[in-house]
Order: sequence, then C-alpha cells, then structure tokens
Amino acid sequence: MDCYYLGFDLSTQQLKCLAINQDLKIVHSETIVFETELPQYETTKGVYIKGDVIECPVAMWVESIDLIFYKFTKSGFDLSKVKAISGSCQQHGSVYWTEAADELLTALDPKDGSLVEQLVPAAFSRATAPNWQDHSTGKQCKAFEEKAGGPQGLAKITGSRAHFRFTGTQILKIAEEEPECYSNTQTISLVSSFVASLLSGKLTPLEEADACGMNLYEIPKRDFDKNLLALIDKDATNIEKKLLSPAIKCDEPVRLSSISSYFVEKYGFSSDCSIFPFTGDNLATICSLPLKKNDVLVSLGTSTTILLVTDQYHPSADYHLFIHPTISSYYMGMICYCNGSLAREEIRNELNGETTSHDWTKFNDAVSDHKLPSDDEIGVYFPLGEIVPSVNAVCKRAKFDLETGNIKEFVDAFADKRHDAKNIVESQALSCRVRISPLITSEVEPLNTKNADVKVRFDYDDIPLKEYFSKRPNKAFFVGGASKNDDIVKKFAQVIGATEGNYRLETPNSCALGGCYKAAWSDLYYTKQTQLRYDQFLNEKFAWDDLEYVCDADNDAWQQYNNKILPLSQLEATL
Ligand code: ADP
Ligand code: XUL
Repeated sequence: MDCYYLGFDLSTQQLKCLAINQDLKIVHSETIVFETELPQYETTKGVYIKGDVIECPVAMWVESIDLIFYKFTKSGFDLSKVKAISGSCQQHGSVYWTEAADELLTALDPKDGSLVEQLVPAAFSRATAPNWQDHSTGKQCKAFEEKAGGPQGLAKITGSRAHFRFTGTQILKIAEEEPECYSNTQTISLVSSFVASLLSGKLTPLEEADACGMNLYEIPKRDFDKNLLALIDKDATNIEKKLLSPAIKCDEPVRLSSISSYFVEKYGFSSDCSIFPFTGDNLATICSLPLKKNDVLVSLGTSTTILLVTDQYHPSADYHLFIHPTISSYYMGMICYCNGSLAREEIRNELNGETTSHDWTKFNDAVSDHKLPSDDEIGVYFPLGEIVPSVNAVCKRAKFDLETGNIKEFVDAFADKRHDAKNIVESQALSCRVRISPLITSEVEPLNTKNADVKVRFDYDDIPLKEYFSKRPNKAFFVGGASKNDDIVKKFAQVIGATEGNYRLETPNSCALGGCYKAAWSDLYYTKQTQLRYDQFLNEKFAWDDLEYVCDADNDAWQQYNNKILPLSQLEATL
C-alpha cells in the first residue's frame, strides 16, 4: 500500500510542505506565501520591521498550518496515507506560550473553530516571535560573552559566540524589557518545537540540534548551561522549566506523539500518523543530501555559506557548530561569509567596463587562465565588512616570496584587473579551505616541506602549516546562484580539494526535503524496519542521478595552493 511522509519548511517568507513516497520521490507540494496569501497580518515579506527589531506574527504561522492542509485536501491528496511528519523552520525565533496553552492544545477540536480561533490570543503570552534578522540585542550579547569569558569562551560552551539573533539573547531582552510578558510565559518554544507542538496537540521540548542556535546549550555536556540560564533568570530552574528541559536528543529518532485528533478529524489524517521532532532550516539542508563525515556543502548565493559534517568539536568564535540532527556524535559546522557573489560581481563589472551586463565571460576567462602570472599574488576583497575573518570593509593585495611564503610588499593593484578576478575566487575558496581544515579528520601523513612547522594563524587557530597539507573533504556539493558558473565552481573545487569529487545541484526544496527524509527514516527506524544510520539510509535510497557530477579532484592544483596559505594568514593579520 502507498504511504507518504510530509516535510515542512517554515521559512521567513513562506510555509512549504512537501510529500514524498517510500522511494523518497516528491509526490506533492503546497506553499503559503505569507505576504500575499495572509495579507491581513500586514507583514513585509513575512516580518514586521521597526528599526533594529524584526518580528513575525505567531497567529499568521498558526493560520498557515490550517491553510496548507486545506490546500492538500482541496487538491485531492489523501492525507490518510501519511505515515509520519517532520520538518524544518527558520532558526533562532522563539514563541511564548501561556499557562493555558497545553490544555488548549489538547482540547483542539474542529467543531470549535480554526486553530487561530481556538489558540489566539489565549495560548500565547506574546503575539510576535523575534525573527533571525533582528539586530536589537547588542547589550544582551555583551552580557552573554562577559559571562563566558569572551567570544571564544562562549563558542567553546555553546558552539557560537553571542549573536543578535540567537535565542538566549532574545529571551534575555524580553525578560529585561517585558517582565510581565516573561512572567506570564509558562513555556518557550523555538519555531521548530512550536510547529511540532501544534501538530502533536501538546507542548513538546526543543530539539537539541536547533537548540544549539540559542547560546544556551552546552554542547560538550549536551545540556542547558546553568550559568548562562542564570543570566536570564536568577532562578535558573525557572527558565529551565520554561524551556521544557531536557531537550530531545538527536542520537536516535524520538517519536513525539501521534498527530493531534484535530487534524485527524478535520483533514482525514490517520490517528497513528507520527510526529517526529522538527529542526532548523540549515540543519535540515544537510539532511537533504547523503552527507557523510568530512563532506561539505558550499552555497554560493549572495553570501557564501559552508555546511560541513564533522565529528570534531572544534569551536570558533568565527563560525557555528551545531549537534547533527540525525547522526549521533556528529556535528554540523556552519561558516557564513558576507562577501560572496556581490564582491565577485564588482570585479566582473570592472572587467566588463560597465555595470549593466551580467556577462561573466571575461571574468571566467581570467579565473581559468593557467598562464596568468599570479602564483605569487594574494588578495582579499571585502567590499562589505566580513564575518570570517571578523574585519571591516577592506580590499588589500600583496606579493609574496614563493620560496618562504612571506609577504614581500603590498600593492595597490596587480598587473591588470584579470588578476583580481582570479585572485578573488582563489582567496575566497582558500579561506573556506583553511577554516574547514580543523573540522576534517585525515589519515594522510602531512607533507613535510621546508616551512611545514611554521605556526599559521587563522582566527583563533594557531597551528603548524603542515596540518593544512593533509586535510581534504571527501565530497563537495555546490549549490546557489553562482554554482551555475563552471569556472567559479571548478576553481573552488581545485582549492578545496574534495577527494571523492564535486557535485552540483539545484535546491529549491532542500529544507522541506530534509524534513521529509528525516520523517521517513525516523519512522522506519522507530518501527524497526531499518537499522541503518541516517547517512547510510539516504546513501542507499538517494537518487544520485539528480545530481550533476562536475569534476574529479585536481591533486596537483590542490597542492599548488599550499603555497598561498601562509601569505593569506599574513595578509589577514594586517587587516
Ligand atoms: P540568494 O543567496 O539570495 O538566495 P542566489 O543563490 O540566487 O541568491 O545567488 C545569487 C547570486 O548568484 C547573484 O548575486 C549572482 O552574482 C550569482 N550568480 C548567478 N548566476 C551566476 C553566474 N552564471 N556566474 C556567477 N555568479 C552568478
Ligand atoms: C542561521 C540563520 C538563518 C535562518 C534563516 O543561523 O539565522 O539561516 O535560519 O531561516
């Protein structure tokens, strides 16, 4: 008999829900665009913006759940065949529930009206949820880092330094500025556990991979950090209760509940359809591909984002580590760069001599020009302030000694603009290579070259150069707008050096699809129909033909870039 699995994606601008079958093929998809389909909430692209404060109306999300199932049934999709549901949500947002919430959720009944009619306002102590784009928690970020002995101290505990959007700083701000709301709040959900709670018809704890986006979860101990909780509430047990601690562990699938009878009666779900924990959108993205340890996803969108599966807990204030949502003792590294496509576009425009053409031909010719004499050149191109390394907007070029790797001189320009095209792509890719290196495990003996023992510094890492000579990812997957560009992708592939090859894919659905796969695997594992680990399961079932194989590793080229690591670190030290 046919059966289906649903995967949600509650992102900033829309709610999406995909259905897959047992072969993991997409069979149906529905979307609700918040701004246009729920105009009564008067959001701009899903949010309210008041200066630094960016929030989302919780009622709009509640209403969108009813609406999306209505669309499924209207299209004739048979929801009674859905075995299990999971999904992903925008990270860091938080939903504030009242004391009445749990009872209201349990009592949900379609005869009494819609979800909104039964839950709003009584179930919520705050009408809005802070959104990840919020920038209003500078004071609270300081308090978090002071408590933990600085940015790197906080990163060691929670996987990240303090960030405006991270939920702990957001909750602290609400506790400080809206004490009445804070005390009227019995339970705080992340967006992921909020949707899981609605579907379960009861309040469900946080999922621990997504909980790593709070600056509150002590990753090495796998528990909330009492010291940091005490920043929010002198009585840490109070906030611990509000967070429904302990969080749900990701070691193996935990079935939260059957779907609420509300959805059974209203939309015809089977009463034993299972709800499994939802996770964050970036975490779901890694679940959408059969990523194994040391595999990397390179997203070449407006900004560049790297997601890496690792078993190394090597935190840095300049990137993020999260617990892996589906594989025990693994982590996901996430590195976000500000200067990606836009910085490359500036150089493309200079080469084209105009700003209106989007033609990459001249830029690409330069990037792939082996004869271009740029072996002793290094440059960083940050027209916007950069996150990794953490510096203000700056553009700097240098020439270095090919023998020693030491910088000889800084220059205002290279021989011509074509050098900038090649150097920007190389240095962007090299920055990715050196930052993922400490997260990669390798059995290969590092090369012992002349200066192999020189200590090289990137951000908080001060390690011998040779450590960078043996660390290569297995597979690399390229996504995002610029991944269409062969020359850019091939240059990234050469520099990053994935030993098992480089793939490209289009990912319009990756977060929701990650949710579908997680639902399917969780259900099969929970019902003992598979014992395979998540990555093994997906590796077996995955439609590899849907991916485009771009190129093999180019070992000689990869080794060539060993020469540019020391000069890049020296250049960064001067910014
Ligand atoms: P977002 O990150 O906002 O979702 P996309 O993933 O769509 O954006 O990426 C947009 C970027 O992709 C643009 O800024 C553009 O520079 C880049 N891009 C699109 N096509 C190409 C191409 N053929 N070559 C290089 N860059 C490209
Ligand atoms: C990740 C982050 C964003 C949101 C977007 O830290 O803030 O990617 O998850 O939905």
